[in-house]
Amino acid sequence: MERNDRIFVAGHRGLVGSAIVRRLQAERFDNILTATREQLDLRDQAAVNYWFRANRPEYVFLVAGTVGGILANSTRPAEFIYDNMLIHATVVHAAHFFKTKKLLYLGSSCIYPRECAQPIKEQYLLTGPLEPTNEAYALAKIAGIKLCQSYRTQYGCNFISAMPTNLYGSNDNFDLTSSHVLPALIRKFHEAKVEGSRDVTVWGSGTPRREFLHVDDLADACLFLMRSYEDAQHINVGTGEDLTIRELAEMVRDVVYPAAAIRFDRSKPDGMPRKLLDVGRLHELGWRHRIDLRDGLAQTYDWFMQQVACGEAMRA
Ligand code: GFB
Repeated sequence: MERNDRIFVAGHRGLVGSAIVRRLQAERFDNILTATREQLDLRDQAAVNYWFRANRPEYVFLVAGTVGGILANSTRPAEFIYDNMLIHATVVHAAHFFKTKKLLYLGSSCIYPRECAQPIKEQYLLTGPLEPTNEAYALAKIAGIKLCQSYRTQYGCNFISAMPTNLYGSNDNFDLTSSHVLPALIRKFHEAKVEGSRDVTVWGSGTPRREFLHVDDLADACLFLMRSYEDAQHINVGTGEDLTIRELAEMVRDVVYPAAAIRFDRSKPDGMPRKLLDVGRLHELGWRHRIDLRDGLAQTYDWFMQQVACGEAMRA
């Protein structure tokens, strides 16, 4: 990728897309292409073709999609499967048709079977049933991997796929009905502190284990893979370390509101018992994460506080 290449970041307003744009800007790429949802409905093949014909992106980061945490995934499966299957298909097809040089497609660690051996190697894909709370999303994400591989096989497209673990960081979604656990806990502990209530409710049993990667590390990995990875096989992106939801809640409590007491709401789903990625292949290629979870958490809480301050300033 040269600095003046036309680089399309599909999904630039999201957690991942905004981090990739920040990273490209920091490296002084000066031809970054973006399109808002209002400007371009990525589910509409004719609109996507029109946009690709007009803009001719040479590189595409396909990080757009309908995403959310365990509650959103289990209550809105139709949106998750419909939006994501269409978005992946339209962008991959247009990238082939308009001769994009290289495309990086981003999936999710929920593509792997629920009862997967740990840590999860790339080759465990499609070896068992999926976790029911995110089956619709996972199927769309698996279809995305197969799309990239099929266009590579039939047309020789240089389309690659990366599967990141659970992500967090600046620009995350803090809405409690659709967010992932880490931003949800930041908000819950913060609001308890502000309201002066001691109890904070954490969903599920607290025993599931999760791995968390800061989105700035993911953006770094995406550029690294765009520059150096050429395989048809998807590649895991993570830290190789996980912790229980209880340990995560304690860490967020220590950063945000140390006096809080944690309560578990066992009527809420736990989801996958564990999904720790095996990141051996990525390490062999020479990439490792840099941002430690506690530091990343503190940085994300700072970002959240800036948004709270901005909201208060607007209301004043
Ligand atoms: O982050 P999360 O929603 O997604 O939940 P998944 C992770 C774990 O944290 C689950 C628990 O065991 C939740 O029950 N948890 C505790 C909470 N308190 C909360 C809370 O206040 N909010 C939320 N959201 N969770 C998603 C998939 O699974 O992960 C997607 O549904 C995607 O498909 C994404 O793969 C990365 O890790 O369970």
